[in-house]
Amino acid sequence: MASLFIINFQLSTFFRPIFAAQKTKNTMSNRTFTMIKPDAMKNGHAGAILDKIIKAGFRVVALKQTKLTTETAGEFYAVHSARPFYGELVEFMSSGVIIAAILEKDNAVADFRTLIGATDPAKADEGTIRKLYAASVGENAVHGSDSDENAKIEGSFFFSGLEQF
Ligand code: RTP
Ligand code: MG
Repeated sequence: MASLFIINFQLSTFFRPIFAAQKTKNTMSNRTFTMIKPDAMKNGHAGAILDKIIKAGFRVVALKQTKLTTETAGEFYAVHSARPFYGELVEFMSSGVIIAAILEKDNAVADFRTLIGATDPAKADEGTIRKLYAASVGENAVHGSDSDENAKIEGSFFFSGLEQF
């Protein structure tokens, strides 16, 4: 009986770090997805925007420069397909290269939306990325996911599991 207790105790001691690691992994899955849009890329703001993101405490999980086609931009923003600005949005998002990235931080989705500011840069708070680097509601420098669920969908639109660290 005593030896059974010891084996049990030793097993739980052995597995504790594994359970702890799983817990850490769960609490670290607080991710968002972003794109630096074609206007900010063309205007040479990508470096300053990435610097601001990293200084705000976001860790880069994945990052690439790429270019959307009208088809892939249309698919990415399909949720807006019934909106009057959809055609303009698809045309703009496929008009030049973008940088896509998955970012990690506590409260990532909400904190990133705070960092980028309102959709319309004229309404964005001082110091936000859109206030600093965007010219209009249509061409507003950056994208930020609006929920944990969409962050996962959008991140895997651009990156395979092998590209996320
Ligand atoms: P995003 O998805 O790009 O992070 O922007 P958001 O959540 O702040 O805004 P959302 O309502 O999701 O709109 C997506 C993008 O569509 C363009 N838009 N144009 N002309 C217009 O009235 C208008 N409204 C939205 C913007 O590029 C916006 O970011
Ligand atoms: Mg949105």
